[in-house]
Amino acid sequence: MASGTLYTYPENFRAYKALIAAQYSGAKVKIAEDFIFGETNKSDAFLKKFPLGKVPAFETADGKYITESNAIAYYVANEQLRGKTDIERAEIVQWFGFADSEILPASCAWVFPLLGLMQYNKQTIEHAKDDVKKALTALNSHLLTRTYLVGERLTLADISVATTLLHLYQYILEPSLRKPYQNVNRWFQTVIYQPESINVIGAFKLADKTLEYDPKKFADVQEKSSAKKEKKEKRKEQKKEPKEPREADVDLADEIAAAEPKSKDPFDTMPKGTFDMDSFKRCYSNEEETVSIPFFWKEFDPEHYSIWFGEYKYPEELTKVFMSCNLIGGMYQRLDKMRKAAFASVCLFGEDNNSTISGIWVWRGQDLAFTLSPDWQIDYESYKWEKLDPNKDETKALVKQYFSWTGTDKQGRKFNQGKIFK
Ligand SMILES: N[C@@H](CCC(=O)N[C@@H](CS)C(=O)NCC(=O)O)C(=O)O
Repeated sequence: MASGTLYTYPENFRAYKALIAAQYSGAKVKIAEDFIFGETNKSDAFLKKFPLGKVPAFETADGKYITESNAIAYYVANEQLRGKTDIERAEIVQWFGFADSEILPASCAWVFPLLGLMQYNKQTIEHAKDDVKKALTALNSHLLTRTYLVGERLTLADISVATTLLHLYQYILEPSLRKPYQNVNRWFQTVIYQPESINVIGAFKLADKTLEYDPKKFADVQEKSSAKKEKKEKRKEQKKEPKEPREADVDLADEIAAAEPKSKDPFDTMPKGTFDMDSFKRCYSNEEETVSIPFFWKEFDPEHYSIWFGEYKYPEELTKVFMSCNLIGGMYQRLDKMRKAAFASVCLFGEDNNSTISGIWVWRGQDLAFTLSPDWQIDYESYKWEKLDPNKDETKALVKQYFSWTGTDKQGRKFNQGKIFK
């Protein structure tokens, strides 16, 4: 089975293709940690492997390099997704081309100015609207008598075209604009609300209202991007400058973080302490809990890290177990950047229509970590958070229960499924 490392920035619809395909095939796709768009992909080491410096990019477990999102998705897919006959495979390639040539340029030309990523030009946008209309009309006719784009089951064609339509459905196609394309709407939602897609994208919401053009946005984005460039230059210079002798536990990354309050990783502003999160995660992944839990307590540094119990506040709204698991998976996905200095085991207790979600979280710092970044604030308010005292026996028991996926919730519902954030 395919396995390897995917280089991408978060929420990249192109990377979604491979990530969703991997959900179906079971391929092991690890997202490269610490990837910084614009930096990592411009480094010599990256360019040596991927000369165009673009993402997504994939490094197979046996050291081969693949670029182009459709090719990466193909590599990690299974036979069903790749098409079972020559004609199916040819049709899938046809839809790859359709997504990249007929939808994507028009989608970018319409969406990007509204997001402030491109200058607004009325003529270009009007042209893009026409192109989107043409593409959606063709797609709508094709889907009049079909559930999926190719054959009778979902393939890479559906994944590729649906992910390429994400921005249009997210920012542009408000109800009146999407009304003429009912077959496309039905198919899009079928693809995007499969558990395999939800695990990657989270709970996708169709546009209520088309994003409005705001001239200030473009100026803001421009300003931010030149400030970012300046910072990058500064950072380069700082690296070049001869350094003063440093205190033992302050490394270069900490210095940069200190010089740069709006660091990419809010945890970087906190002292690292002695708890080596990575080595605990490795131990947890590779060893039985009889080894990893004692290891956790031996290494845990209460001065710089804290342990929390998080309990989902609306259990009465939980229905199907798989949907609740997707809720947890979606939250993890949205907290991607928190992984570096956090770990969690969140469990679902009970069964369909009678379940609760709760978990043990460990992160750097003594306060609720979610408030450190606006990106981390989508889900946390749906949970009740309690800071646990690491010295108490109750905390030891909870850590043991949640790390080893056993026991019941407070009302006696049995452990059903768990998900690890690492
Ligand atoms: N056709 C490629 C396009 C990849 C691409 O353009 N990636 C953009 C980000 S979404 C990129 O890495 N740009 C960096 C650059 O151009 O320097 C694919 O589908 O993978």
